[in-house]
Amino acid sequence: MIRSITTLLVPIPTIRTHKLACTVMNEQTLVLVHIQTEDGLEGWGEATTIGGLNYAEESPHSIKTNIDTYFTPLLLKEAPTSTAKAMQLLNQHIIGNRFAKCAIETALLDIEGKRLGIPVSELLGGRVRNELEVAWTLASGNTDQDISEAKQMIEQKKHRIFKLKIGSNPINEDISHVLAIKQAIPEYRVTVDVNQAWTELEAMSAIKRLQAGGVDLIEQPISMRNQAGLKRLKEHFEVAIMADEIVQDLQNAFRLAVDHCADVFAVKINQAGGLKAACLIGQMAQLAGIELYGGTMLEGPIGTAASAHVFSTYPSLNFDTELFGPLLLTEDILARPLDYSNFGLSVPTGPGLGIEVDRDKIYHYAGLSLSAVSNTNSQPYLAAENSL
Ligand code: MUC
Ligand code: MG
Repeated sequence: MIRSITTLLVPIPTIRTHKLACTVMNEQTLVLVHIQTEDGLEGWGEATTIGGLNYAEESPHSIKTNIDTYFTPLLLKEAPTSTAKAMQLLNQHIIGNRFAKCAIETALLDIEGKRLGIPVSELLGGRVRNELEVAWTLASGNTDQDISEAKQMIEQKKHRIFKLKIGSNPINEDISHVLAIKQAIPEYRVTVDVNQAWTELEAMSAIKRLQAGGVDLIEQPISMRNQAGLKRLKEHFEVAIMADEIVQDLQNAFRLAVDHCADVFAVKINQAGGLKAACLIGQMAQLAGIELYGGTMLEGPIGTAASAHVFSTYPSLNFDTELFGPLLLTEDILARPLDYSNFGLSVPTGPGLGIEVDRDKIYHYAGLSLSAVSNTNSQPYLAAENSL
């Protein structure tokens, strides 16, 4: 039975400037959700996005406001007795808001796993792997800096797949940048993410050159509104074309899968609207013969752990993951950091998400004192069953 739902905006500086076609980041605002039950269990969820409203339709502030104003009163009043019923209730009464829904579902599954003594991955059908290979995104905006960052990552056995954020510079400049990096580390996988910046015509000529230069994967080169164009690119080129921003809710992912609009789907738990939806999108993609890639919205460790549980359940994950979000932040908010080693991330094995948060750090970065948040939205919550 839910006793309280608390939302926190937690801005944390990044280790360096991170440049995407749609925004330039120097900090990331984590949106954290903390749920407590009447019988003393607690769960954490995260609904982080990128660059305010630059990337998606929900911003950190809209997520927090909508959870506080609409989600929490509804959940406390209707008292759903399981995660599934809670999500059904939210989906019946709240249109869209997939990021916010994802955070709530994550926190409820964290509680459910703790109650049953099993990891979230087992609530999602069961993991088939304990380790996930993790790509690093080179996005300093400077070619030499990116090359030395990549070499350092390889030497330290942290990452050996590199994704380059392009699309904000003139195309020739971007292509020279990518090819210089590929030439500096020829034996390693180099992918590009254009974040929708090119027209279809621009993409046609740019991808031709990137393919010839040995780039391994092209992510969301054109607008998410041009579904037919993405399919045309996929059919035209041998190099794998990945759908990212265009993969949204279940219905839209279903249509993309049926139409085979891309070679690979980047699945993100927040974009999908939750962990179970992300699992379903993975299943739909695989049924349609589409490859999978474990994406990130640059979440901190809570959303990253949740994503890791989801991706651990995919029968095949041929394009690996990019769950590096926590490593881009100057501070960790866990008592014990996630285990990144040997080019990958270990999927936590403890009950629920299998993580322990550092409450003091979270409140410190949220600019709050412990007493200021301990009673937020706390109301009695009664129900006949007790699976929450
Ligand atoms: C995206 O579009 O894939 C992933 C890595 C990164 O730097 O940005 C994200 C979002
Ligand atoms: Mg992307």
